[in-house]
Amino acid sequence: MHMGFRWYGEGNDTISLDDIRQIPGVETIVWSLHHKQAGELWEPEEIEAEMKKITGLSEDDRKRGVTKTFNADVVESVNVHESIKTGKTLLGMSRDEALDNYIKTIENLGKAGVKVVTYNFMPVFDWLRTDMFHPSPDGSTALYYDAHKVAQLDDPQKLIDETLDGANGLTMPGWEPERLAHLGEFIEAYKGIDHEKYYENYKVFLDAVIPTCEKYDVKLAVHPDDPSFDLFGWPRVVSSKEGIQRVLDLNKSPYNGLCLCLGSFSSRRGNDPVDAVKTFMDRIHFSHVRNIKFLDEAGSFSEVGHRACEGDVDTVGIMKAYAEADYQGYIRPDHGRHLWSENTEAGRPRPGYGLYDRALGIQYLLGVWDAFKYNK
Ligand code: CS2
Ligand code: MN
Repeated sequence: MHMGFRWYGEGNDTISLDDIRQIPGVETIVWSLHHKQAGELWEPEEIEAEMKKITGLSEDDRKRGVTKTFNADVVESVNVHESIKTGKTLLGMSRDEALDNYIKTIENLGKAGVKVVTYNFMPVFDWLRTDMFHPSPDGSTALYYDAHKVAQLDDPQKLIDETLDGANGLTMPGWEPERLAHLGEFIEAYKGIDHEKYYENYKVFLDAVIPTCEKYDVKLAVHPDDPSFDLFGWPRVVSSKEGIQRVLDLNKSPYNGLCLCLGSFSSRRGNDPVDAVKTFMDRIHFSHVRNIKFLDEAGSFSEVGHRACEGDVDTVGIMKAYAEADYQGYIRPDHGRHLWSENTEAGRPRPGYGLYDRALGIQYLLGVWDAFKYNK
């Protein structure tokens, strides 16, 4: 197992590679070209420059005696253009053009040595919360989902405005203001697209992209829908065990795999994260391990610390399953709470992506992993 940490790049993250280097156990920087819009081609020079930053050491690092380096094996994410998900020309781009750029991007990443590419297949948005800095009982803040509030929201625009407000001026993947300015066009395009049609479009995507993944040895890894149920009447299809199985069956290549995010998957009541790890082990190329706590019958939840007893996700059972299978893929903590100075005006990180709770989470996950590995 390789432990990773998501980094948004120089000038686009409140955390530096130097900070991350000092967290024991981190081998992999999970990265992306965050200035790229969905559908855009990633050029070899841009890829190479970013990977060099991640895997290299600066003159200053060397002078200070730093020798620890990272690998840049995992990209999260290469976002999928809405024209691929709907099968329609959107924002001036046809499905074929978007597929072509996706395929070439995979080829460029593979040639540069990238092993896993994560993406999601959610309509319009990436993950969705109603509150980015919700107060927790211990005085920290965390991402929060109020099911009542969402049930009363008829206009997704309100949520977009609030989410972008909470982003603190930092980019949020899946919430690009340039793209969401076209919400009206998306709403039109999704009319009449039900789950069946969405699976059909999904298959077109996989069948187009997977041969290139096989050729360049890049594993494709879909992130479950977050939260894992339909929103605003749009279809979500990576939300349950059955849904995931169906996606894996759409194209049976082992290169069509999962970035199994257990926090996202567990947001749907009845989903069993430990069972999902065991069931899909062979197709899990990457995994996010984190915890959430349900707060009411409607399904509102708060994100909590990674320890199993803090919430409703059995993080011990999950790490035990990975350890017992001697899992060879990548794992990262996902969102963390915001702690200590991160709750001051000056110290606010990107929502969910502060330093401290993710660093604590890693130590917990590695502790559980080690306990089961050594006791096998
Ligand atoms: C991530 C997702 O922050 C998060 O919740 O786990 O944004 C994830 O990167 C994407 O859905 C993958 O495309
Ligand atoms: Mn995740």
